[in-house]
Amino acid sequence: MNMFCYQCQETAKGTGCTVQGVCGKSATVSNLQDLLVYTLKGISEIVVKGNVDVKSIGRLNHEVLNSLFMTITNANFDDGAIKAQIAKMIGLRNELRNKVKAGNLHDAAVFEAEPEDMLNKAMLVGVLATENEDIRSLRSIITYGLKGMAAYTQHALNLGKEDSEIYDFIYKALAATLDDTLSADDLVALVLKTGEYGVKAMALLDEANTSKYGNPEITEVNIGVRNNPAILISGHDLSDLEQLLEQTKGTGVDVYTHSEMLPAHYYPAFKKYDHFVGNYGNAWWKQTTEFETFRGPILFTTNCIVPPKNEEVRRRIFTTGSAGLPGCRHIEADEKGRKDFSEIIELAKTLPAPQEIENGSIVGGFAHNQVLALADKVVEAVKSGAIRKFFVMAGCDGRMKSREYYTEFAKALPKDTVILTAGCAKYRYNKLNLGDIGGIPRVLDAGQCNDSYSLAVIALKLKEVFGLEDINKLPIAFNIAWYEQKAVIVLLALLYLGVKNIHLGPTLPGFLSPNVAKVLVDRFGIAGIGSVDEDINLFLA
Ligand code: SF4
Ligand code: SF3
Repeated sequence: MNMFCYQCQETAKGTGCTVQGVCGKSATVSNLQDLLVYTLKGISEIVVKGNVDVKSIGRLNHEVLNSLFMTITNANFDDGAIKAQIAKMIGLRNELRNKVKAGNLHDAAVFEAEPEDMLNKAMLVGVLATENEDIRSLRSIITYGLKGMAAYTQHALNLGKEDSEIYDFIYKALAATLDDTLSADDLVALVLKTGEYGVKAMALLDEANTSKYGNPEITEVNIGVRNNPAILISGHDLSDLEQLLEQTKGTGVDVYTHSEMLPAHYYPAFKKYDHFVGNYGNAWWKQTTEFETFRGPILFTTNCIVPPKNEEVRRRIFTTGSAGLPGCRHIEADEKGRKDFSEIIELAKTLPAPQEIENGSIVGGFAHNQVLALADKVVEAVKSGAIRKFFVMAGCDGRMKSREYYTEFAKALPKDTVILTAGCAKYRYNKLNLGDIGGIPRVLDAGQCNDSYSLAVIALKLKEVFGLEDINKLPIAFNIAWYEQKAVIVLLALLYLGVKNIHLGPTLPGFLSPNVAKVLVDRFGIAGIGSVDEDINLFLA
């Protein structure tokens, strides 16, 4: 075994990547990511045992977020960047340890590793170092949930919003994954607590996005192209997008969104840029062909990167933030968070305009504020029976053939049902023209995966309007597609909010041991997916 990683839905054989990642991650990168997470756990133990006030360690908080984000699926494939981050975190860890009295510490809080022996150390500290499979499973769920939480917290931070309670929780939960005295029941409780903080992190990001850029509103987004040179921006970071739009103003270079950046078009603040043309392509996994036809530079602000086989494409890729790809230029922020994208803009000017692969438009912008503005109409449609049921189909897309299920499911849903979506899962059905119900489109896109928070806000509001005690009495079914660790925090957040009977697909996580899976089934009614017809009958029964 060269490595072991089972954090995403595409993990080899549904059990774990052991030679190299299905995602394209090398064994070296995977092992280094394990060591980086291990280092973070050690830091967390020092913070907890040393009673450190998280408000006094701002830089460390930010670097912990960045480190966790670097280990999310498809975010960073650069072994050099991960080694440098481990060295940085060991340095910050030692500085902190020298300042506080933390008592007896775990190896994670004291080990030393020079770059040349990091890999040897890494081989000893991965997921499999926990022998009991149930404890391993629960520790993994918590760690993956924290990765998703860190990603959303970092986006909020980039817009100037922080919450020390979230940092506090991240340290406590990471430290708990080193604690051999905790029982499986203790860890199950911590899994739910992670969901509670997931809600806080998504609410914080929602507040950061909407206070800066306004509330998303119904918007028609162009999916065709113009005849100017252009830059494609991918990932989830709106602050990077804003800076790119500002710097490309008046340069003759257009900007298009890719994959999870699509919902940026729904925010009022970005509508003033007339060179912000539209959305190019589809979900992340189609980038292998769509970047060839785009022809201009591509800026990755976060995941999902697919390491390109085509060297010409690689030369046009830039990364920033926690993202990284070897051989590609990485743009760092200065101490004020400003980034200089001039190199990308200059490159764009030398390259041809994108080749059109689609045309027309799609409609989105149904985050909580917009849907609640239409609440009367929605409630009336439910009361009159015009809308029989809502299907929350938020989450991720991926390349597995079995995901065709979601397109077929959307097509087969009766015409009196509405899909509520968020995340890149939407690309499976957002171009199907499923029509509307009395002016309410049958696919309501709230935004990025973090905007699943919006869907929860909408559900809670409907519960109030209909005077229900239990969110599960609403005419809403949950058929969620997952892929990476942001979907893990979204799922844990829904469980914390009391949502039951969530169907999760296309396969259940490889990191659920049979006993832990049984807890999720028994306590929360979590289920996998079946055939489209069976599932629709089940949901509508
Ligand atoms: Fe495998 Fe997914 Fe881990 Fe990549 S992130 S190595 S595909 S489990
Ligand atoms: Fe997609 Fe990677 Fe998860 Fe933000 S871009 S949803 S998979």
